[in-house]
Amino acid sequence: MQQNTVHYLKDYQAPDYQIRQTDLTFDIFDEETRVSSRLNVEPVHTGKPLVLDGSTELVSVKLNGQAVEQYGLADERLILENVPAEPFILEVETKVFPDKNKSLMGLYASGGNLYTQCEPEGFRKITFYPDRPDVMSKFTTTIIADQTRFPVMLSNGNKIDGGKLEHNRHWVKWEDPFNKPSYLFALVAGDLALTKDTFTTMSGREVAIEFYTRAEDADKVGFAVESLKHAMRWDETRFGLEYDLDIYMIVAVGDFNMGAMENKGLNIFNTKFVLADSRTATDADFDGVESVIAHEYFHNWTGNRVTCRDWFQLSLKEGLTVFRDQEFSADRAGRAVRRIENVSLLRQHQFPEDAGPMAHPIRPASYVEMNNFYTMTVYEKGAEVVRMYHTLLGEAGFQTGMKLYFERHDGQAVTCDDFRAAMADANGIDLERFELWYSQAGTPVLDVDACLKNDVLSLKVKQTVPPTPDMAEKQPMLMPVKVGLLNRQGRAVPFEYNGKKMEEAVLVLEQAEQVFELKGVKEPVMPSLLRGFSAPVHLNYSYSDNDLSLLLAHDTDSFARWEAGQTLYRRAIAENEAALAAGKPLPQHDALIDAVKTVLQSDVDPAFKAVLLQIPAEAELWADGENIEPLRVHQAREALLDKIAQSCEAEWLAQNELAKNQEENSGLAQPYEYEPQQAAWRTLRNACRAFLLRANPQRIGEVATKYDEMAKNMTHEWGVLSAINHVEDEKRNVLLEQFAEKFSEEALVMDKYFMLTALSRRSDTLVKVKAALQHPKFSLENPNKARSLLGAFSRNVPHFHAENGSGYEFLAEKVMQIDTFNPQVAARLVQAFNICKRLEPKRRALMEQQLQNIAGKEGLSKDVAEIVGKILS
Ligand code: B3K
Ligand code: ZN
Repeated sequence: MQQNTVHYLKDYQAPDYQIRQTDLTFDIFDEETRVSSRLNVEPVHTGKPLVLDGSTELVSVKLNGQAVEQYGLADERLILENVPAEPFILEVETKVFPDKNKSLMGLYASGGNLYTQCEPEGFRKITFYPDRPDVMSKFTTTIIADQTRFPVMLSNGNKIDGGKLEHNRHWVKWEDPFNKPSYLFALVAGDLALTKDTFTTMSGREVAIEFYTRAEDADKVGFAVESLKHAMRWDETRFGLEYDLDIYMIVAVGDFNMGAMENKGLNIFNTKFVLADSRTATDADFDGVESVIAHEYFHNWTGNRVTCRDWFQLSLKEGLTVFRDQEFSADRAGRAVRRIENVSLLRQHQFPEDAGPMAHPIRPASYVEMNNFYTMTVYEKGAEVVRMYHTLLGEAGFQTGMKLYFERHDGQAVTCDDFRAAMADANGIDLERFELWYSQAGTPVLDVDACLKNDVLSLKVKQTVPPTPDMAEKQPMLMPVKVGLLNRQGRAVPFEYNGKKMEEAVLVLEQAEQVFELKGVKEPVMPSLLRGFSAPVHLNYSYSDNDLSLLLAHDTDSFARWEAGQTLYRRAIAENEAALAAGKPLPQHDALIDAVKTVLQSDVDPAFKAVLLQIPAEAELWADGENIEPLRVHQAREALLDKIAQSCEAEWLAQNELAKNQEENSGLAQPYEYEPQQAAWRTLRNACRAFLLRANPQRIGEVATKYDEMAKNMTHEWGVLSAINHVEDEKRNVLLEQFAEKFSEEALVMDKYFMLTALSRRSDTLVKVKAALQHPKFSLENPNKARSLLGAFSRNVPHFHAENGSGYEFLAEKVMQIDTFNPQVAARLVQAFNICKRLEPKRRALMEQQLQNIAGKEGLSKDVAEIVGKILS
């Protein structure tokens, strides 16, 4: 394996040069684009060489108008020695080849149009520049191209000039009045349809809203436009933050490495998070659009106006912005269920990351390839850390902290410590110990004991932070633990804490072991712990199954109710696993079945009911286990699902009928606009469908005859197809192929078809997945397609973990193939192997063999090399 440079946080040095002004010109031709940059360079520390990052073809360099002949050019750097000590002008000319760029970083072509992606280090693929976030500059961008092929030419800021040229060419000039680092630069050129709207800000300024899509997609942007306006209003009302430019543009592109990008004034989005109508998008897709649109918009303040000093601080903008988009979604609709969804995502994806070879704190101490650190830890655990400030300080205290943060740092590139200092100083409290969340990886474990004596309930909390590959010894962290008390009838019991009477307390844990005394407790109680999931930890408390049923039925905190149910499910699956291992008959789970029936018959909100009926996924169940037998865990989980399906068949039928009536009575128009309450009934209906098909796979006959009637919108189509997707019956194939036929021209729906193909538990799945690679609508070069088929396959437990190693071999081969043109996508996919060392020996060996193959591959990217190296070490 090649040696790749490791970058360390501790080595950070402030830049030797700042760029006051950056003027770019893009001259676009059929085969190549010529980029000229004119930089006003200001020495900060004199006598140092000027080092510019760049990995593109250099044409010429001029300093104060004179050609520079002597320079160093190596390791993706241009080095100029002996530059003036006074400000000077540097002109650099480069050539780029967007058609050949399949990495989708820098300037690239998609469907004949040109797009950029610069975060974190893509700008250097365009020109030579100090490509680091602490170098902030004002930019102008001039674009010149053929006016027939490229009628639309966009960049950051406001359009200030333009005109026609000879040979059917035209030009425009954009100016961004705000200082920004190179990673926020963007350019789009091509033939695109425009959808316009406006937004009036709280101070009465009118902002032009412009969405650009392919012409045939223009009828699917309405929901995204509305989402943007909601987000703009919400940021004004909840955070007091107003938009700052006169125009906000969003461009949708089908070839994109991630969800979207917050470039100043010109966001570029994966079509998946812009285009939505009820025929082609599920309710979950609508939710995704709303939250990603909001997330990118919120970055305008948390990310763009105040940015990161260096990439180690990524969570400064990402954790905070995820927290903000979570709060936006919660304020829009269904706070309780949103919170549960956040936690569920964290447990399924971030907890395993924190327990695996890639474990890193939300502020990593080192990296080889920064793209590998856009992780669930930096984003989702980062958001949990921000949420803990909020829980500790309350909304008012948190907002005072935000205000001080902007007062101090608007227009600057800062660190996570600056954020913490603003929160601490604004509230006059000490948050020194809270720093550990930024430097210690691993999910802390809390072991809690309760003891009631003389009307005092003593809660003893012990915390341990597990060792991770990057750090063995850890210190106890500071965290809020929200608690309440329930009596034996499930009613809330008030208590006295810190001299005040209350029904819920936020205990502040900061030591390895701490005892909290809740006084005035005059009857036997059961604690309700970690309400709202107030800290991202594992919590152990020896509840009896009865206690859990009581919490599930009565807790006033909806997270705690849900959590009680989750614990019951986890216990039942563990019991199944033990029985399977011992070759014994499976337990009956009578108490759990009763609890499920009670939930099904209760009249709780349908969205909440649907999450109560969700069983933890395998990835969550084996998060930090050892010697994992993936198929046994899978079978144990499947057996529980079967049991619930069969034992409650009558209840599922009744519930399905009720949900159907509710949805239809709520005035369902065809086609409809997404609406949370209707969506909740549909979610519940799809859950019923899945259980009913499981209880009796023969129901596929009814589905086949009534498909059109059942599947009137994508949420139902997806629900129906997901439910029949595992049935070993030719009807399933017929229905799936009909679906592909019907939507063959809808790229985002074809992604769903490939995903269904890859997620099926049917025995022929690998054969079908391999065949899908040749499907005329499939392309390995399109990240959405690669993720839909291969990413989904790697989550298909019985097939990916097939005993003969065929699943591992297949994925490894595809990772190596994709790595030759798109390392970022390859590096995501290869993380399916993160679980390697936790597997039972046979599978571990099979996986290791594939990892060795990848590691030994000639020309392997540093992206994949970093991940594979960590897994194997
Ligand atoms: N900031 C971008 C992510 C860039 C990822 C680069 N691999 C989108 C976001 O988090 O909003
Ligand atoms: Zn973000």
